[in-house]
Amino acid sequence: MKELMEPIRTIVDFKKGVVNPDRIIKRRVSDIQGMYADNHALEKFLSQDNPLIYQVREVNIPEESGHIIYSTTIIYPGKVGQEYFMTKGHFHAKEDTAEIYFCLEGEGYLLMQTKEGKVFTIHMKPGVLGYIPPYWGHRTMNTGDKEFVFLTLFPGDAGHDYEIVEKHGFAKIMIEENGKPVLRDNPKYTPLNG
Ligand code: PAN
Ligand code: ZN
Repeated sequence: MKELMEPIRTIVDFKKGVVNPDRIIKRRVSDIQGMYADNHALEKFLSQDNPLIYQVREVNIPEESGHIIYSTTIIYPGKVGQEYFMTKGHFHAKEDTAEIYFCLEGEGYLLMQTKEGKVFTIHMKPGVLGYIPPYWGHRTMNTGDKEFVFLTLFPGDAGHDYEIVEKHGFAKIMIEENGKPVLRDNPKYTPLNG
């Protein structure tokens, strides 16, 4: 008989994310440096304290079809130049897999993009659920003044393709202008099919 996995009980603190995660991934400015538009501001940050931009608190779930992987992400408030602190962003390696983002605390944006360069944003605040359909790359940014916390759920076999974002970037960036977040063309973006 097939041996079944035991069910899991996870506690999620709305402000702090998954309590007692199996793994915490921490990303600092240096881990996503090539993705910020303002090289000058970036160098200043790197020569100083290389701050923590976000952490992902993960539960061990098999990376296999049939499972649903879940984790919480906390993006700290801050900007590199005028550009808000953000995640690396990725496409799923298995491109026909969707994902759910559910905001627990703070506020920010979920930026999505197709490989053809079509862009869509969802303003996230507590209670907002963003559905990322298959084939859309995704990145999030904290546009508020406190921690932005969200829960994510995605198919076990989705996988992550970061390389494509490292090479091409996202078509748009989210920057602060007159105290407000605005979407602007990313000067570092190179179209995928161009
Ligand atoms: C999320 C992300 C998480 C961190 O769980 O992995 O928010 O962002 P990066 O993976 O882009 O660094 C998700 O989309 N998983 O598929
Ligand atoms: Zn994802």
